[in-house]
Amino acid sequence: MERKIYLVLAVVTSAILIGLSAGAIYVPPAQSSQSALPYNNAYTITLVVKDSYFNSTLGMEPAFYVLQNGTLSSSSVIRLPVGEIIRMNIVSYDTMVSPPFSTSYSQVMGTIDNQITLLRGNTSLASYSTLSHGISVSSIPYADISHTFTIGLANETVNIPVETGYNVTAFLEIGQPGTYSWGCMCPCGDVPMGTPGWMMGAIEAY
Ligand SMILES: [Cu+2]
Repeated sequence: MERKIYLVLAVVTSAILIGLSAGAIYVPPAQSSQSALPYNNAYTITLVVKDSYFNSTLGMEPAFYVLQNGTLSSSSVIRLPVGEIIRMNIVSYDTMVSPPFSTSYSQVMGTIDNQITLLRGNTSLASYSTLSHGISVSSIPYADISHTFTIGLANETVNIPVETGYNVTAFLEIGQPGTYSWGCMCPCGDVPMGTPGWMMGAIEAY
């Protein structure tokens, strides 16, 4: 009699285990990438960081650009909608490392879940980092940071550290319309850091 009970228990247990593993197999692979990058209808903006000719004294200096219709345009005034999810992609071609003034800017701030997702980097530049591709993180190793995209909103700071050799995707939402400032918190170039359209500018939230 006892044996029978154990047998029944064993059958039930293995049925549950099979069910569980079958359920696990059932999850389509798309599901996992969707959980890393949700919000399919988000307002998308793509920023590009690359070196550009500044002037004859300084030569090449890094700058943020806005990618619009296949063209790089100035980042001096960036327009973003209020009250909807914004997907901000930052494509970085910068090979330099210039950690921020304060270690606090290695933390992701003000994005949804205080996270960013690191996407495929630009070829061999990713050798700077120990981080994997396609993962969501809440901070970047301080020594790996080349720039930050930091926005001073009315009530909070949005801080997106850019990992050298990686592209970054962040989701954020701006609550109040207004004009805010954005800037890079890394000493990546004295003059560009104070020049609109290079490493600083305005956010026009509408
Ligand atoms: Cu910078």
